Amino acid sequence: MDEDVLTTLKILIIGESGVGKSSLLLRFTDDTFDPELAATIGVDFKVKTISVDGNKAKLAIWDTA
Ligand SMILES: Nc1nc2c(ncn2[C@@H]2O[C@H](COP(=O)(O)OP(=O)(O)OP(=O)(O)O)[C@@H](O)[C@H]2O)c(=O)[nH]1
Ligand SMILES: [Mg+2]
Repeated sequence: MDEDVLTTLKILIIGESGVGKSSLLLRFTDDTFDPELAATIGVDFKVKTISVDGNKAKLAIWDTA
């Protein structure tokens, strides 16, 4: 599984409070929207593997408060 992952990239989402950072992340990773999503406390973390030109890249995405 992990053997064919070419690289792991870390992405940090920053921005003003309440602008939709967590909603953007949720849409990107799970393709869902939660209108009742609570404000992020501290930091959240999600992983998603994407394929670019046949190469797999693992994205480690940090969502800040
Ligand atoms: N209508 C609409 N509402 C959105 C959209 N994106 C986010 N919201 C709403 O905006 C509010 C804040 O969204 P969050 O994703 O929690 O924002 P955040 O930047 O993560 O906020 P913090 O974690 O407090 O920094 C929530 O009530 C969401 O439902 C959007 O594209 N359209
Ligand atoms: Mg948030």
